[in-house]
Amino acid sequence: MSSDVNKNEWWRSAVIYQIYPRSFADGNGDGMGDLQGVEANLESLKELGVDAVWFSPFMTSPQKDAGYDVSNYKDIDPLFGTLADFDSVLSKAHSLGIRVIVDLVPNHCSEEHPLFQAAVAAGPGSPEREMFHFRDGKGENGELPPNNWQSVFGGPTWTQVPDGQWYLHIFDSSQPDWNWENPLVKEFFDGVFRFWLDRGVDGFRVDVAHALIKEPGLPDVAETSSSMTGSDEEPNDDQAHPHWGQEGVHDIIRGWRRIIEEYDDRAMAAEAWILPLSKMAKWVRPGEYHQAFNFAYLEGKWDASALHKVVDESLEEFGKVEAPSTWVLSNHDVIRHTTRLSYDQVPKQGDGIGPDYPQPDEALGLRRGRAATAFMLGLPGSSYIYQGEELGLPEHTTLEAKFRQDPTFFRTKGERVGRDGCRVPLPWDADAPAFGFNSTGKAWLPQPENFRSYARNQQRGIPGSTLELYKRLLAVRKDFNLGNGELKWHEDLCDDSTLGYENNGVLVVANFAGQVALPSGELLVTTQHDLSVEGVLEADQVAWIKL
Ligand code: TEU
Repeated sequence: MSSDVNKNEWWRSAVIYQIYPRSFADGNGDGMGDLQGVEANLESLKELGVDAVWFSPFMTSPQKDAGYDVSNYKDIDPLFGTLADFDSVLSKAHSLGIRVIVDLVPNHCSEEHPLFQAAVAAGPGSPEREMFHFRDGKGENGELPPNNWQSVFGGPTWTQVPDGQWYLHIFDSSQPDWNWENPLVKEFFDGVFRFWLDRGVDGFRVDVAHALIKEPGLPDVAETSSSMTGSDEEPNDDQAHPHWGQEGVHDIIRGWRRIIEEYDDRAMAAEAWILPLSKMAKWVRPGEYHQAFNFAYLEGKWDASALHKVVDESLEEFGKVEAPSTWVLSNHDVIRHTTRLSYDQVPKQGDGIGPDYPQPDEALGLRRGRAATAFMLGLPGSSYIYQGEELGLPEHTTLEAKFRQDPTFFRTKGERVGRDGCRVPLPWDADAPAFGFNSTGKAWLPQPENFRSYARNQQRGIPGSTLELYKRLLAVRKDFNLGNGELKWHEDLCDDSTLGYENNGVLVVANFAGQVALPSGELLVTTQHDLSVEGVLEADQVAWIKL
């Protein structure tokens, strides 16, 4: 890392907790989480020890894609509350020393956005249609989509309007893509950025940050794939994709960065499913995003050599552009890592697990999940935690079809069950209605019975619980300033079944199989609460030792 890097920049080392507002806590009892619910429980996040929270979208939305279909970027959806409620959450979070990041969705809006409605009404060739991507269809009467692009959620990326033209949507048909070649779109979003910055937010998580610009002429893709990298195979570094990772995206990012720089201490993170990491690092060059989600890390297996490799590659590639690496294991789009890591092979990202899929080994998943987190939180850089993982919460893998809400489920006629299983309302109290998510017992997705034992009140203050483990990991991480440290592998502890690295005087040892004798030193924290033989680390366990 160059000496120009300012380690005091909070986002370089921050632990950022993702709040999925629909499922965190429900203040008004209607079954849908809300801002009141968040405010009432912010102290528990302070107690956990996170530096910032990132809110998945709470802006006005018909909720066809759980809020990632925005119809008013400058207001709060009544489901979640009001702008006044948001101001109140923001000031309470700040008073607790927690920063607040909001989710911006600039690639597409909702079909109910007034500008899209105006575009549909205005007709072909109008300036209103130029805000989006409208095209005539192929075929004798324009009855075929303009090209062969596939929606991430399944089916074509094109939907026809009554006058015969088609509009582009990389996601659901309810999510028309903005035309970022049009300066009016840029101007519109500059206003959205300023709106939230002026309100006092500390930054943004920017949704599908690698889309936005489409190759002129919208040419067919060579490989039709619904994958976020544009390929079901290993992505080819040299191959340009007509709607993922176009060069023009970077000018847009630099424009936003200039706006953000007018304010103190704000940051933005890219959600860009770009692989390999050498390519993703382009999103965080000086003057662009502050950080980007490390999806190569998220997609890694619980395997010593694979982890060694992805950590090296991350530190190297992000280091080259003076950005911190980030680390992440779970979010609202993927199978929770406590469940995912119990499998050798999992469905493709976003496809989810349903009752017909082989069911997970819950205990194995939890053990590996805790270990994977303990390995991650010792690494230098910034880490993301998804709500509920501090409870060790598993994926809901038996959700019945009738409750499904993810557009993926509907667009693939149930073939891909989708992402609802990681979005289920949190359990707070084992004996309360809806496990304490609210006081009425309503829940927009039903909670499985096994959530009871994971409830926060079953873990708080209980030695060895996952919640206490997370608290301890975060506290030690802070005490030793691990976020700003430097990683050094302990090669004598690195082989096919163990890994050991040092960071700011803390030795992190991970064991993947068999047993390993721990080096001597003060045991700071371990996933293996009931160490049966002192100094021997069992399989799927991690220990942090003070050197
Ligand atoms: O996600 C990007 C994205 O599309 C994938 O993670 C996707 O969820 C998966 O590949 C589906 O199979 C962002 C949001 O995080 C996600 O929740 C939204 O649905 C999506 O953008 C569209 O806004």
